Amino acid sequence: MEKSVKYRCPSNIALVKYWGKKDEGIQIPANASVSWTLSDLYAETTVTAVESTETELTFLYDGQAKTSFEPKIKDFLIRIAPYSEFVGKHSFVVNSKNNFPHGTGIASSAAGFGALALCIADLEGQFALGTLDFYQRASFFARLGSGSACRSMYSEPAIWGEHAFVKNSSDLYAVPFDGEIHQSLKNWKDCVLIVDDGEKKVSSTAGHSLLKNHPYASARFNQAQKNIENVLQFMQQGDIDGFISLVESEALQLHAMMMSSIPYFTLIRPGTLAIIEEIWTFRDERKLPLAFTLDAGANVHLLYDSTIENEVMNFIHTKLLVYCKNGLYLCSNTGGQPTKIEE
Ligand code: 2P0
Repeated sequence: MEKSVKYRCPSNIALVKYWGKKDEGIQIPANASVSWTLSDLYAETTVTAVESTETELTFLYDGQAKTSFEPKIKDFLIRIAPYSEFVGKHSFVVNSKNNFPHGTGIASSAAGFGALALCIADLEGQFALGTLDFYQRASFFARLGSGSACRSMYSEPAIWGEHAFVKNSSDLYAVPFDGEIHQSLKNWKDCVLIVDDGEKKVSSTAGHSLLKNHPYASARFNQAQKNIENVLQFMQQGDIDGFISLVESEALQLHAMMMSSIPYFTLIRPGTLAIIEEIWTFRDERKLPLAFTLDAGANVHLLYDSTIENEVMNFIHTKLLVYCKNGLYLCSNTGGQPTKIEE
């Protein structure tokens, strides 16, 4: 018997960063993280499952065989098999594509593993579609593919990692924040300024593992746990200044951890710093609600309240485009949920 499903799953951007694992084998984060989903930057994945005594995999990127992606997805299937009888009894054809260009440093693994995990949770048929149990199961699977992927399931800010401030939070899957977000932080957007579209020098998985013997690791993990509570309170209170300084500090701490790892490395580029300086100058002059954050790469995520869209577009075009590779930047709303695509 053959069954097929298709899901669209957004990428996400962390406001408080996941950087370091307590357990690499089962992907347990060293601290909690919180993110916004990026509804307009997504993966669409179709999974076809065929009954089989062995779990075989064929991976296609937009219909074309892409064997270089197969080892990571095979590992993923091996990791989730102990939790899913269904996986052990099927072979899979996975056909995936992103709506953003390849090699732009946007978290494609978050969207890709998110979509794949949703397909498998749906095919299993264990939980009713669209229920919290269903998304938590998909999030649990996604985490085993790529940690950050587990946060791509919700329209509310998503928290992954146990934290006393967040009811029902877990190291095993992300949960949606159940507090009321202030109106002034409900409709923010993210424009990703593409500074570098090359392969990363150090993968995120390798970067995480450098936290094991990192001289500042425990201080960082404590700081992140404090920042979770603070950022969620700022978001509830509408404390924009608090939100901006916390989010920017998180981004710089993430890269400071990379620069102080042993061995050390950098992912930011001169253009990254130039854009950050421009953002600070612009905000000083105009007093507008915008902030930068960074992922594990050189690109700058410019977060802003959608009410200042015109000012931000003008700012990007007059001041920032010069630092963007091929003038490229990609914008998305924040929030939004995965969707099942009926064909
Ligand atoms: C995050 N990042 O919170 C942090 C901030 C990048 C910078 O999670 O090894 O691809 O697959 O669990 O999730 C990127 O690391 O790493 C990441 P694995 P992942 O979004």
